Amino acid sequence: MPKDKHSESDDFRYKFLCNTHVRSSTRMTSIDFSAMLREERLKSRVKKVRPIFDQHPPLRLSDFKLDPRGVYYIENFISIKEEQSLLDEIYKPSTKDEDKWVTLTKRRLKNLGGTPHPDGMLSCDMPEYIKQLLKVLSNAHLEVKDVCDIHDNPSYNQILLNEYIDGRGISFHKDGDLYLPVALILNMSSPALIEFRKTPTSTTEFSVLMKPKSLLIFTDDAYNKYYHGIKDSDFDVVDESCINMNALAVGDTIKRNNKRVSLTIRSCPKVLERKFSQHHKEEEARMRSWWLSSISEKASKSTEEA
Ligand SMILES: O=C(O)CCC(=O)C(=O)O
Repeated sequence: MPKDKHSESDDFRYKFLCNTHVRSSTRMTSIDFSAMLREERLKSRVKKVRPIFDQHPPLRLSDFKLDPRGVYYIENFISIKEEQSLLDEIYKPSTKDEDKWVTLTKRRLKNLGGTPHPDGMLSCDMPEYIKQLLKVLSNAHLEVKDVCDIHDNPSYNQILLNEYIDGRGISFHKDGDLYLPVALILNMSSPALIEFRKTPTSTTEFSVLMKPKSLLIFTDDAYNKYYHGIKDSDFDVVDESCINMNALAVGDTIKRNNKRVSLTIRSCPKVLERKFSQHHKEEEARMRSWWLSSISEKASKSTEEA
């Protein structure tokens, strides 16, 4: 027989009291039990996502080095079928808080894994498709620590899902020190040329043509010393700065598709414990608004996926 709301909440409260062993009676008064219960319910309702990815073999990152400034590029990191299944999952309607689209002036994004903040990242549960992707990355054994100045391979816990339409790009920016100095970009649906510059307005020092299904990894100087950005344009023109020309030649034009989707995968080393109190809710809102104002374009509105 299904439990009614009240008894479920009581059960949960009892379980919580037993588990925490009443750490602090003063703090207990401000615990938001309904928020905890909501979170537990959502977790138990996790929809099964069929496997998106096939078995990926281990790779040696040094085989994919494009440039000594810390740039690696893996073409066809995922297959067409994997790309399509991943996009299908990305666009599945969701009502979860952590799965909200935020509309900025030049792109829409979903902030997955947590809200980065100088005090530490407030983590939240990740969608199943991201967990599967992280597993693929882990199986690929990309030994980032061997190629840059970090002690351990990052545990990737912060993912930005970006959607650009009509040839929009992203302003020149650095990802900054909230993260370990390594960023991975999984590029989908359209090619785009990502450019690296010493300052946001100086000439481009080097650029990478990101093809759909490819994974760009940048670390070291490319992460720390260069700004990266993508121009607003319906097409990209290859010039001498391009470090992965392969069969292309200077002057070649590559058309972008109407929509491009990317996943920027990073690691926040400092993660804050999630608590369930009114105070924490306010802190979360404060951190979120700090984060929104810190990203390159101004947030215009926040929308929930229909
Ligand atoms: O969408 C892209 O490929 C670039 C994303 C990016 O630069 C970022 O998320 O910081």
